[in-house]
Amino acid sequence: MKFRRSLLGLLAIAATLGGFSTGALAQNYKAEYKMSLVLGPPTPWGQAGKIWADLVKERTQGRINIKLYPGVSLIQGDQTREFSALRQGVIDMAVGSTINWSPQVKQLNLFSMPFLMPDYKAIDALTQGEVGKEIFATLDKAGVVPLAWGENGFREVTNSKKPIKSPDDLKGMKIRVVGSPIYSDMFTAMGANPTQMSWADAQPALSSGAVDGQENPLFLFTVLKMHTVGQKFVTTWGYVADPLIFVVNKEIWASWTPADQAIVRQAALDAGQQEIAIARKGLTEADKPVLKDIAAMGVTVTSLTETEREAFVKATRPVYNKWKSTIGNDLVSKAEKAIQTR
Ligand code: X2X
Repeated sequence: MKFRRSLLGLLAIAATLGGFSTGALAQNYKAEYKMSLVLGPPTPWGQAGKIWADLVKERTQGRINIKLYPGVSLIQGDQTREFSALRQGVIDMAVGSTINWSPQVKQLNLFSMPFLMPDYKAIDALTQGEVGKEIFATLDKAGVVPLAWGENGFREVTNSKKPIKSPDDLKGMKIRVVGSPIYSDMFTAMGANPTQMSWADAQPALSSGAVDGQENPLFLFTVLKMHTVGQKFVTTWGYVADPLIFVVNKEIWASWTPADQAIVRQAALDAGQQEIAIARKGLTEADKPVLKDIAAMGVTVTSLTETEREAFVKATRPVYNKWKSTIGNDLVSKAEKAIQTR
């Protein structure tokens, strides 16, 4: 009797273990994973999320099913809270901008250093090199799993008043800036009147004329037809560029089998590569078709001469020097060197 009981017990354990090895891991999987994005699919950023989600679904035969939440809707549009929400598990995964996560991870302000990256090769020298690795290690320590780089892009300034060719032209202009204080510092240094607000609040503020201008990659200008909200002047000054980063919440990551983790990582790398090409399309060709499209909307596009650009570099230099120590002297020096030798 005793023997039979223990035999039954063993059988029960074996059944549980058997079940565990085949089915229980999959039972830990959620029916749906929530991916946060600021911008939706008509933009390269939104496409980054869509390509990643589609590749994961296809390559896991639907075991990992991801739903996109553009407009950072999981956190009521407050993009500066995205990183904390990711860490806490309110968000399962994201393709996010370095700018929006920099209030929590100060090293990410590196990409917002004024006039640090003169061209696309300079962005690649950072994200694809040692600096990129170091930043991923920092993100990992900060509590998320970083997988791949994408791109929002070079941020150009637009306004409703006049062509901006010198810091003097910016004087007193109300410019909407993103949620990292380095932007308020830069626009104040250039003589403007910066107002920090979320992207959700920026659009009505532009429409109503509560602010005169904003800065964002140019695809956003064409996708949103910003000339219809009074933005009649664009200056291409390429002062900063924000990369995107593909990340997953740590607990979610740990709940997946190693094989599925490898699939999600590779899909992020593939999606990042595809999306960077999409984000640069029309901007890296010699005749820059995107600028032509914008001019065709009746918008005045101003490209700065080297001397004109230099005046903005000079005006923002104190901000650069101030933020260098906040970000980390070593990291910034490493970035400067990687750019010089690109
Ligand atoms: O808010 C912005 O300007 C945007 C959409 O570019 C970011 O989320 C950084």
